Amino acid sequence: MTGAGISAESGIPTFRGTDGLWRTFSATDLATPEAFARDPGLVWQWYRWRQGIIGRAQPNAGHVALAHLQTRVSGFALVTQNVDGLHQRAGSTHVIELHGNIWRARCARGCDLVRDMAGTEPGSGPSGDEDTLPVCSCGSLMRPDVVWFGESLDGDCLDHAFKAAQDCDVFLAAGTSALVYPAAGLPLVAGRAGALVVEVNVDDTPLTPHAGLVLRGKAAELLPALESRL
Ligand code: BV8
Ligand code: ZN
Repeated sequence: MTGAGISAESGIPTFRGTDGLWRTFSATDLATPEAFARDPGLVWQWYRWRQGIIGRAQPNAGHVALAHLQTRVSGFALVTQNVDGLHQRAGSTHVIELHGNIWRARCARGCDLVRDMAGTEPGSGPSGDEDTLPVCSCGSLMRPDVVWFGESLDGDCLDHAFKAAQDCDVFLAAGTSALVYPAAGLPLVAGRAGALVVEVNVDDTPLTPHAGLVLRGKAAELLPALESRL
């Protein structure tokens, strides 16, 4: 399972500390249905800003190492909290995106329309379109196809993730602060089921005491080293 820390070395801001701030707003403020109801333009500006950064970013050696591991280890499952799509751009497939993907928009009213927004990031198209808010064919606004705080995760995604955590022999938690639930519960489920929990992080987290192996350092350095020794 990965978090924002694996994309930090690709230049993507994490959610902690100053990184987690956009203008004067904290991510946990903006990533809520209440914020969207209050000011959809502001929330879309934040997501467009992130799309701009992610669109110019490249997967790093940490993403690539996990894509390689997937081809070499049977029963490898990749669960991410990241919405940036960098795992897929590094070659990973069947990525379980617990919190959705920033390159999709869906109808805010709930009709099933989902629209691919790849290639529409700021600076990518004719000017002006990035300021208009995406509208669904039913006339409703569209919203980023991500999971906001206070919203439930997709049931299938969660089932796949919990099953993989239950069945794994090794659970690798890379670049996550292990603070946001239910994602942060996954390594604990794995540990309780007898798996070796390995934490890759530059810092301590609430998961550290539960990890059987702690690799302190940068994901883009440690994950390739780990993969090359397997
Ligand atoms: C829900 C998508 C049902 C949007 C995101 C139980 C206990 C307490 C609270 C709750 C609970 N259950 C539910 C909650 C409420 C809430 C929650 O967990 N709140 C937290 C803040 C306490 N959870 C929810 O609301 C979830 N929904 O539970 O629904 C329900 C509903 C209502 C009430 C009860 C139940 C939905 C959560 C999903 C929210 N959406 N993202 C978007 O991205 O715009 S969460 C978002 O923040 C990310 O996806 C990610 O999950 C999280 C950030 O965490 P990380 O990815 O770990 O990143 P972070 O910046 O925090 O840390 C980076 C780490 O990397 C650090 O440790 C750092 O040291 C390390 N690092 C940095 N650089 C490197 C590195 N490591 C290695 N190498 C490096 N180079
Ligand atoms: Zn609609």
